[in-house]
Amino acid sequence: MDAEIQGFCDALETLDRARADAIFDEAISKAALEGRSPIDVVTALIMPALSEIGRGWHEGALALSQVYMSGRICEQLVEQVLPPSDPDRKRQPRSAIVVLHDHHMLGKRIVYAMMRASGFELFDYGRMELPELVERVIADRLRVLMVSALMLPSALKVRALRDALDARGYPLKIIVGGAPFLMDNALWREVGADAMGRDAAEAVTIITGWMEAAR
Ligand code: B12
Repeated sequence: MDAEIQGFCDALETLDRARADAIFDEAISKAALEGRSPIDVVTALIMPALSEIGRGWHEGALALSQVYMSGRICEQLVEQVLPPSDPDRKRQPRSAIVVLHDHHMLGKRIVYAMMRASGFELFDYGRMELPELVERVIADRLRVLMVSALMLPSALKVRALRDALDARGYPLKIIVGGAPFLMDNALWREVGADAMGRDAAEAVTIITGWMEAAR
């Protein structure tokens, strides 16, 4: 593993907030000099570090409290560098983002911020269960729904979402993302999604591509 990621993991696992801050700040400064954005640092440092910590917990090397605190620290770091909204909003399909069923919120927050910073206006539905989500989608006349699912049971609920919308005759483009889809490349098709994004930047690319195709 990259020494910077390893150092960041060590700082998170030992709850050394000052060291985590220092490594993150240094990565942000370095990225700025190289013309990369803070979101690139989130993708290149925070995501792999949290994945590694999740793996450590899975293998029994780390306690859930370490995973939890690492997630909290990273949430706060990400909050500091999220890009401001772009006032020059783009014409676009009515869209929303939601965390379906589970409680992993960080990925959604990053994708939402990235979309807004790229000029998209979208609803943030927060965390929802299926029946409520179906009603909200229809009431808001959505054309695109972005679903963040970090646990396999949540990812599988996208299938039920698609079936419920089909039963109501409601056409909706669904983009999914999160750990289960990263672990299994075929899962997004199996659950009836229209696309899968590996990170926040891909979310922007996918919707932009759909808008261009519809012109
Ligand atoms: C931090 C963390 C937690 C924290 C969450 C804190 C918070 N407020 O979010 C806490 C400790 C609370 C937690 C709890 C649990 N967790 Co947890 N957790 C993680 C961990 C380590 C990192 C997740 C994270 O925040 N990553 C950083 C963010 C930035 O990355 P991301 O979410 O992947 O998002 C990026 C991309 O995926 C993508 N993306 C995400 N969503 C979307 C959506 C769209 C539309 C697009 C285009 C892109 C996109 O873009 C994002 C930014 O680039 C993962 C490990 C992993 N590999 O993901 C496990 C993991 C997700 N957790 C797991 C589990 C099992 C649990 C628990 C059940 C543990 C337990 N036994 O209690 C609970 C369940 C809680 C619940 N009911 O939801 C499992 C899920 C396994 C599975 N396949 O079902 C994982 C994969 C760990 C593992 N390897 O086993 N967890």
